[in-house]
Amino acid sequence: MKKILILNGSNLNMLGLREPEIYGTQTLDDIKALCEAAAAKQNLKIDFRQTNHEGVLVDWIQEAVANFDGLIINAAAYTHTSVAIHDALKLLKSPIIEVHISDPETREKFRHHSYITPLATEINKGKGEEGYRQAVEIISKLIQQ
Ligand code: CA2
Repeated sequence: MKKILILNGSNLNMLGLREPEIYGTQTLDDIKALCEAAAAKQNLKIDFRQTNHEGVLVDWIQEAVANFDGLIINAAAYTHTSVAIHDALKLLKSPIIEVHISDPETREKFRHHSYITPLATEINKGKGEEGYRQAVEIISKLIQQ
């Protein structure tokens, strides 16, 4: 069975608790359940994680190099700032799907640049939690075709 790592960055543990007008009312646990259901349909195993720490994301991406068949990542604010995450993603040979709940390009200018995008196989943004479900389907097609 193919294994997918799903990584979530800073403050995403607050989903559903603040700013519902931007990020909706679902919690990260709800999104995890959505991803698990989507993965089960595709016969995929997922490992869903969140951290507020940039270096931890780097460690987890490095772990994915040898241990996972694909990566789905919402690096949250680190999307717009992290050369370290960009460099770590360069190590991956497997598909990378960049996910955002909102569409950062329609928001403040400082959210318009992504250090993830140049390394992403596909980008799925602005679709709320549904974007995660779609990302699981997209990565399934990419690694199981
Ligand atoms: O739209 C997305 O998924 C983002 O990656 C979310 C990040 C933001 O910095 C990116 O520009 C776009 C922020 C996540 C913060 O999540 C919160 C959720 C509820 C309350 C407060 C923060």
